[in-house]
This record gives sequence, structure tokens and C-alpha cells, in this order.
Amino acid sequence: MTVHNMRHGDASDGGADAIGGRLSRVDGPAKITGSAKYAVEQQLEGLAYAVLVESTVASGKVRRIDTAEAEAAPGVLKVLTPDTIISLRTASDWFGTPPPDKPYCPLARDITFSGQHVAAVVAETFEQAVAAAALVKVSYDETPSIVDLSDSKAGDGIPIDAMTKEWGDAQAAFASAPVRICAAYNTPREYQAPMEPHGLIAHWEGDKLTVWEPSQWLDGMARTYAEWFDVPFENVRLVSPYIGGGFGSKALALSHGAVAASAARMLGRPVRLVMTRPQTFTGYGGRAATRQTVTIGADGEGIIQSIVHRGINETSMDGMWVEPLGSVTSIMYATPNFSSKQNVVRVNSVVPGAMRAPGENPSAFGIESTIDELAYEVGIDPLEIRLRNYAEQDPHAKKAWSTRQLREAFAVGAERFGWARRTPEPRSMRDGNQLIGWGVAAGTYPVRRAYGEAIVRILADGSVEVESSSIDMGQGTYTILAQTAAETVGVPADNVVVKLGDSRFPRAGVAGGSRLAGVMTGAVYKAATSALDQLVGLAISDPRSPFHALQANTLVVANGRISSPRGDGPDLSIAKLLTSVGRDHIEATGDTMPANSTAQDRYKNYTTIAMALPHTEGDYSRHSWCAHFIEVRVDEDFGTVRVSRVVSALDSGRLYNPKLAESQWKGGIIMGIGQALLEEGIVDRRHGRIVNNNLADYLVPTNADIPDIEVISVGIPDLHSSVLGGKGVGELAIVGVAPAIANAVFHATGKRVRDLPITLEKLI
Ligand code: MCN
Ligand code: MOS
Repeated sequence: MTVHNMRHGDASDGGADAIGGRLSRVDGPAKITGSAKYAVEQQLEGLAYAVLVESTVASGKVRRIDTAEAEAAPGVLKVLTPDTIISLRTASDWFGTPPPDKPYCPLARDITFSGQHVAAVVAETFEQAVAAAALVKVSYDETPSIVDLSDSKAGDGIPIDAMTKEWGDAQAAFASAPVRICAAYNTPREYQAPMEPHGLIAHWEGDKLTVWEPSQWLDGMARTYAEWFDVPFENVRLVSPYIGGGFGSKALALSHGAVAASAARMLGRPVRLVMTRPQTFTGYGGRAATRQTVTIGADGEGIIQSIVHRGINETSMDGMWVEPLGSVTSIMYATPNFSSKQNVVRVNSVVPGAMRAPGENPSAFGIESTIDELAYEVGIDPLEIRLRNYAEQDPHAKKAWSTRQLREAFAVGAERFGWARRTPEPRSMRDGNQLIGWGVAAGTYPVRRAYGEAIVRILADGSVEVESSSIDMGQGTYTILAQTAAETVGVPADNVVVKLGDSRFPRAGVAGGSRLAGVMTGAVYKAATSALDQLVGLAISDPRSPFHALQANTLVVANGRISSPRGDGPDLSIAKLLTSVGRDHIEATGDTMPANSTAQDRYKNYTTIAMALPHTEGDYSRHSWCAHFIEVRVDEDFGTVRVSRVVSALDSGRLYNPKLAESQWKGGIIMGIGQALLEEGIVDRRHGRIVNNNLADYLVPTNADIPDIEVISVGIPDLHSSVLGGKGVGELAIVGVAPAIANAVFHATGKRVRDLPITLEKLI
């Protein structure tokens, strides 16, 4: 097999500034020196502080809220309860489903989970609000709750027919298959745990609302606030220039935001509300706990005949979250017969939410573990069995892949890792009392093509300004948009200022589903191209231009200077040219919308998630792909697992900035190591509370847990996926890490752990 494009993405001519160059994060210095102002760091005149009071039971009704003592406490401005807070209207969901015309109260009387907001205290200072919140006395009529999926009252749940995927006759093919594997896999509740907790400052001026809030989706959140308060969409401004991580948790306006904005409206003062770290475990949903059974029927050569998959995820009592568990199962391997179905089970929890690669992540844990089990059953190398069952086209959509460099990923990864030196038997590799295991697993994430707009301005001093209401939560948007504008216009990246995170800028859809980079580089490329066309057009045709006499067809802009491609005639800075033609700037917009989109289309496309084009639209099925090769060392006596080596080869198409993409991939792999070995929300069965609701008890990896990670790009430009040929990066790399580790643990120990996390008591 030939391996090519291993280093695709190096900008051969434009250096670090060009698209594909390794430019360091342009927002890095501001973040490191502390000059980057986060949402709740805004200093506003008259700022008041709100603190939430949360339910201590998982199910029942609030009998009484005694606020007398809190109201009398020093500095208290208002105690909000369901009886005293202003009434709001129900907002659309994130698919834009028209909301029922009924009131919405962000403080609950009917309790459906522990940690639900039942009251809030607003005071002159934060300390006064904290002290007074402790004085609010809430009594409940508690009713029995279903704390999690293992509760005997939980049942089989509600079938989600839209998730069913079937072809052939999977049951019959399984029954007659010579080799049959059937196993059940569980993943626990997991939490995004961004460094910056959720919070906001809400400020009303008349019926105009400004919200400083970390946000993955300014336009979607602005719509929700506008609908809650029944004001025009244009009246709400969301500001979010810097975000300390989101991982899916900051895409929606949440009930604490409604509380703060209501308080601000009622008091006529700006109000700041910040969640405590424990509140971040129940104020919004993390990844839902899941259960899957995967059965594979195969022949003696390991060729798959049938896959039958059943999945369950938890959702809340009154909200719906579907974690698409069949998403990887249905596309990773070729199979003539397939069946996948999914149910959701209602439990007394906050509604779960999006967390890095929702669906694909737990889905891959199921199928990528099962195929490993099959490999041992038939005695075939786990890498070889994946190649034997390689899907040459999308088995579900029955369409060609736009690009799928997964074979290349397996080959390059195996080579760098040294897979050929692996001895197949479990427990056959050791170093003293450490059992060594090598595991492999693949991952994938769909390409979501959506919408975004940008303005590109060439200013009088020759610098370039980019504006968009998209965001950067650490993934690198500022930097890749600076590179896109720099290369397209022809100026150094230093001369580009990118402004993001303000809903007054041209609109953008959600920074979720690993779509933003493809969308926004496309919009900026288009805007910058038309700004450049205007600049060159002026230089050629304006009688005042020094180039006018040349009668040229075109001119070249590079490194901030404009000249004739033939080398004759003048060579001017952009600034000089603009002065000579009497212009103080040139401005153009660009977007990724279909031509002839109406204003209504635009509103819908930027404020609803469902408007992304399906990844199987047209003739192709579009996905990113990856292969992880992981070494673990398991202490034979203590059962402790250490990940000692990771080599991953990934296909995200063309990379806009390999330095940042590599960092994204490593971040995803680190999160996958946490998921495999450490992360688990533990529920107190008495009142349904999350016991380990802080970063001391909810374990995430530290530096000491993370070995050297080698990531290798095997992508090639994919113009079916985006304007500039990139596919998604942000979510891809977490997918497949946990099964690669579980497979490595099996190779090391001979024990198959099907419940995450793989903690030592499961191994000894
Ligand atoms: N990139 C690239 N080449 C490509 C695609 C992307 O170089 N072909 C790089 C760019 O630096 C780009 C980044 O990868 O900014 C992510 O691009 P993309 O995959 O399009 O993802 P989004 O910009 O839509 O970011 C969201 C994605 C998601 S959905 C989660 S969850 C996640 C993630 O990004 N949360 C993150 N990465 C995160 N990184 C940080 N630091 N913090 C989070 O909360
Ligand atoms: Mo990412 S979980 O889609 O924000």
C-alpha cells in the first residue's frame, strides 16, 4: 500500500501566515497575559450579583419557600421564586420547532432532578448573595425518583423510531452465522467540565438586552433570549469574545441565563450570575449514560455477515436528548445485513446534552470493542480484521465516500507505532510486573456543512479587518480566519485583525458538530476574494490610480503591496493605493448560503441547528476518519492502567493550520483517555445527587496521566466537504480512543472491560 500526503497541509509558499501554515494562536498573547476579558469580567456601573438556590431532592413538589430571612439579610435586593419572578414565554428548541404559546418559568415548582433551580437571591455584592442564598428555606413533598439507568423502575424506555437503521435481514443472518459475538457495553454520565464555568452578565436598556455570556452560538442564544422576553431578535445582543472552553455545553441559552436576565429586568440593573463548579454538574447536561448491545455474525475468516445493535440512553423526565448510538455502528464496516434501534429512558436528571462527539463517541466504544472481540474469536489480528471488513462505500447511505483515508490511517499509524511487533496472545507482552497491551480502534465524525457570513475590510492603513458573529472557544477560529484573509487578500497575518464573538457582526451558525472552521474559512475566503477584486478593480480603472495608465487586466497583491504581474509599472503599498484613489476602506461580505437566500432563510439558518446540509446530501457521504494505536501498561498486582504511548493517524481533509489541528486532535485524545480510565458521574441513590460534582472528585487526566501523543495527518483536500477542502477536526479524535484503550487492556490482561471507566477494581 502506498502512503501519501502524510504531511499534507504544510504551506509550501506562504509560510506560517498562509492557509495550511503553522501560525501560532493569534489570541494566545491576550489570553496568557490576562488582557483577554471573559464575559463575566465586564465592569458595569450598578452591577448586582445573583446566586442560585437548587433543589435538594430529585423528584416531587416544592411545598414552601421561606424567603423572610434571606430578604432581611444585608445587601439583598430581591429574592426570586416561582411566585415572584416575571413570567417569560417558552422559546423554540434548537431545531427551531415553534414553541407552544405557554409561559416559561426558569425556577421550578415541580422538581424533576436534584440541582434544579428553585430560587435565586440578588444582592449588592457576590458575598452578600451567597450568604443570603444559604438562608432561603425550601421544603418539598418528595416523591420516588428514578436515579439512573440501573434503577429497577427505569424500564426499557421509549423507542426512537427515527434512529432505526436496517437493511437485509440482520437477525436471520446472525442466527445462521458460523461465528457469533454478542456483548453489552456501558458508558456512564460524563461532564464537559470547561475551565471557565457558565455564567453571564445581563443588562437591559429599555427593551434592548445585552448579554455577556460565553457562547458557542451567539445567534441561537440571542433568539432564545428574544423569545423568552418577547422582544425582537435584533434587540438582543450577545457578546462573547473569549471563551474558556465549551465542549458542547455552551451552545444554548439555559435557565440560569433566564434567571439573570429576568432579575436584571426586574431590578433595572445589570445582573451577574456565575455558576459554582458543583452547579455546572446539574445546571445543564453532560453526556448521557448509555447502554448498548452489539452482536456480530461473521464467517470463519472474520468477514461480517450481520450486525445487530440496540442502544439506550438516559434522558430527563421532561426533556428529550437522543445520543445517536448507531452512528458509527452503521458506517464503519461493510455488512450485508444490519439492524440498529434505540430507546431513551427517562430518569430524574437534568436533560443530557452535547459533549464532544455526542453519539459517535459512545457508538464507537460499542462497535470498536465488538470487532476486537471478533478478532480474538476468529484468531485474526485486530488491524487485519478491520481491513477485511473495510467499507468501500457508505454501507447505510449506499453512497461513495467524499474522501476516506482510513486505510492510509491504519497503514501509517501501524507503521509508526510498530504494530507488526505485536504478539497476538493476551498477556504475552510484559515489562517486569507490568503487563503491556497494544490496542487499535477507528473513529469517525460526519462533516456538517452549514452557514456563516463574514465581512472583510481593507482599511486605509493597508490592514485587513474580519468580522463575524462566530466564536473561538480555544479551537483556533481567530487564527485560521486571520490566515484565510491574509492569504486571500495578500497581506501578512500580522496585519489582519479578526473580530468575533458579537452578535452585531455578520451572522454565523453554531460552533458545534465540528463545522465552524469549514463554514467560516469558506465565508471569509469569499468575502476576502471580493474585497481583493474591488481593490484590484479600483487600481486598474480609477483614473487617479498610478496603475491606470498600465491598462493591465490584473494586478498582484502580495505582502501588503500591489504591483503588476509583469513587473513593469509601480509597486505600491495597499495604503498608498487607497490614498491615491481617495478611499478610506474597501469592504465586502461573503457567506456560505445558497444563492438567492431570503432574509427569512438567513434567520432560520443561523438560529436553528437543523439547517446544516445532511452529510449524505447529493452523491457523497462525508466524514472525517481516524485510527488510534495505543499502548497501555497494567500493573499486575494493583490493576492500575497507564496509557504509555499513543499514535493516531487522522483524515480531516485539508488542514487550515496543522499546528492547531494537531492540538485539537491531542485534546480529543486526552479527553478520550479521561473517558476510558477516569470519568464517571456518580449518583447518590437517595436523592439523585451527583456526588463527585467538582474537579477534585470528578477525575480528569492531569499531565502525569498523559504520555507523548503522536498525531499524523493523512487527509487530502475534500472539496465536497467545504469551500477550502477541510473536514472536521474538533470532535474527531476523541472518537475511538476509549475502545482502543479497552482493547489494549484486553491484550494486556485477557480481561474485557465493557463498562467505562476502566478502573482498577474491574481488573483485579
Ligand atoms: N482545523 C484545521 N483544519 C480543518 C478543520 C479544523 O486546522 N480542516 C482546526 C482549526 O484550528 C479550527 C479547529 O481545528 O479552529 C476546529 O475546527 P472544527 O473541527 O471545524 O470545529 P469547530 O470550529 O466547529 O469547533 C467546535 C468543536 C467542537 S464541536 C467541540 S465539542 C470542541 C472542539 O471544537 N470544543 C472545544 N474543540 C475544542 N477546543 C477547545 N480548546 N475548547 C473546546 O471547548
Ligand atoms: Mo461540540 S459537542 O458539537 O459543541
